[in-house]
Amino acid sequence: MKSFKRHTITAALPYANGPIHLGHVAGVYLPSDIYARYLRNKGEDVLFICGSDENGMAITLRALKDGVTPQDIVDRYHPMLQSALAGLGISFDHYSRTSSSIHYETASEFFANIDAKGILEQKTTEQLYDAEYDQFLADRYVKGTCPKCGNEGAYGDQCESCGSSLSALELINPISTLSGNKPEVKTSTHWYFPLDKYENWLKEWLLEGHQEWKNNVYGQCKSWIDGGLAPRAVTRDLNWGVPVPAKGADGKVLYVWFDAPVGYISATKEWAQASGKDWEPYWKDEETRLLHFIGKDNIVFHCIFFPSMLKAHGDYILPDNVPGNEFLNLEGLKLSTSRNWAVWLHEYLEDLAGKEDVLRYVLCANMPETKDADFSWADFQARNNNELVATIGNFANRVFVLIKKYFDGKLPELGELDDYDKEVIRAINQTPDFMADSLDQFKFKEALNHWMNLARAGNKYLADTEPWKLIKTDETRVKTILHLAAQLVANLAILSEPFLPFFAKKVGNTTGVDVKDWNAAGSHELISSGKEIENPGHLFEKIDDAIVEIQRKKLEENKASNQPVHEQLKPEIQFDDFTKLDIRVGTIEAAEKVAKTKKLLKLTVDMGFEKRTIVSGIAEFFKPEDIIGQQVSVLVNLAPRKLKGIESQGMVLMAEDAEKGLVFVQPSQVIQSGAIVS
Ligand code: B3M
Ligand code: ZN
Repeated sequence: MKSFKRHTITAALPYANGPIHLGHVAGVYLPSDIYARYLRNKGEDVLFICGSDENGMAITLRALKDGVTPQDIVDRYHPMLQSALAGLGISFDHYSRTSSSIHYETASEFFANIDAKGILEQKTTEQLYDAEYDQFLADRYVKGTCPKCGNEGAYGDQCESCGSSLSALELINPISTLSGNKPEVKTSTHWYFPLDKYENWLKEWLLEGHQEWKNNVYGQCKSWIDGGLAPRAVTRDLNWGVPVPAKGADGKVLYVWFDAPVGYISATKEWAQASGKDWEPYWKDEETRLLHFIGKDNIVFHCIFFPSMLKAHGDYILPDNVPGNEFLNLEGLKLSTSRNWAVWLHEYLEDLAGKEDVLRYVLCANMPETKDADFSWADFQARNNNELVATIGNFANRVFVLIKKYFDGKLPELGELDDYDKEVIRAINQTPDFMADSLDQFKFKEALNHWMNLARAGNKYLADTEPWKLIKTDETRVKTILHLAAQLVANLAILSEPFLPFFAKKVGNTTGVDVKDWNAAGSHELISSGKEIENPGHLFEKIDDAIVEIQRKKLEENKASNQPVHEQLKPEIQFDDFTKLDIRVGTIEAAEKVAKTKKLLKLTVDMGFEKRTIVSGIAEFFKPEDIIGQQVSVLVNLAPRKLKGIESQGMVLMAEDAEKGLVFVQPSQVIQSGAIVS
């Protein structure tokens, strides 16, 4: 492999609209961390960066749903993402956020630079628009019938049934996934990046020049390029994000997939500022190796779109590799944030504190490297108990205990070697190369397996030679065996550091071995004879059924409640905030469906002092004729809002139940209309 002067390693920026789950960890953060640690331990110059992706509709929609501002959303999730990743030992040199001023400047400059070169094209086109939400709809927020195969559940960007890539305007009977209404067609002007003009270059640079990329990544790129590339809009009509630095662009922001990858550059600048380094070589020097770790849904953006942007700009290096992973399923089902079918990293770290390495081990052993993989709690328990505890934990503990018992905790000397000893030494010698070979090809599972094989060899060596029996007859032999076994443990610690940093650190602390020196591994002279070595204590502990039962139950319960626990509580408010709400009991006098909508009912509610017209999104749960005369709670001082051309003067309070859907919040007996709720 070509050698490089330094490495810039990026991990996909997680959206700050929710927490991280195990799928993200297995797909992106764990492999990138293993790789960054491995290179650092080899003595390479490594910059490992990431940050929260805080722009785009993922954020604004979440804010809309929660009734808070986009800033509230990103301020809630950014610290949560950062601390969960740190808790798992993900060793970023810097974790930034794309709402930072340095990012706004960098992204804005990037756009202005390629715009000034005349690369971008402006076009006015028709787009789907959701009037109820006052929002242009990104393709994936539109559903409808696929014009190619007739699938009724196709998304505006792609039909999952026939695989064709679509534009929302092509869908038959389009429906906005925001409001459930039929979208309107409106025109808007946007800036386009001419990806079509980069097709030939991509064929050469990527399809010919990077055939070494992982099959799953290369294959996806090839089918995109072979399918033909079209210009892509790089601006959006949205009031949240990086403003477009161009004339006539009021109210427009950069498309999130334009600004987010530039976030890697911004993060590098921020890191350099904080650490007194120069950021430029990490992005501009040909001797820097740029690597993007991502999940499969980000492949096209990192392999086709961002490299073309970098190429257009001209000052930057291009990725040398994009080791994208496939998806992780959970208990045989597709992970889903919206259905809350997920194990959340911050909850794992809380519930199973001290077991960070167990998660790292299990996710690495199961990594979705070339195809989708599955995480199950049964497998988690089995791998912990049968592999970490029974093999490595048991072996290391025995070595420490026996050295303490027979040699007062001091490493005994190596005597004459027999064939078995030589075989053990050979295993020690070979393992670092085996592992490096796998790691250099991003085969993390295979690398971990080589490591486990060395642990198994050590465990077997002790079991076969039985030093606890031999001590009565042949102390010299026992010295040699325990000497070699201890050297093997020291090697395991070094070689495990990228994978199991917490374990490695513990062993390093009590043996004096520098676990961050990969180049030292392979030797059976890591600890000198006579050195006092302490037992780090229980390295891995058995996980019993009760623990995994709790986790399984939690999954089921979350799924039933359909709402992640972390989303259930809103931030604390003051009494004053509460008293601003004017809630009163009203009585529904009339109700009718709002034409051309699925969800809306127009209600006339008697509030005692006056009658109000209220548009309420409850049509899927109630027939108009069934609710006449029902008493309801109404927020009466909510600013009026126009929905489908009808002014809605207040809001009917509803409670949501996983099975029954929406129900009215009502007084427990019929009372006078207008009664104050407080
Ligand atoms: N936030 C998409 C995602 O989380 C996006 C990645 C940006 S990387 C520049 O899948
Ligand atoms: Zn289709």
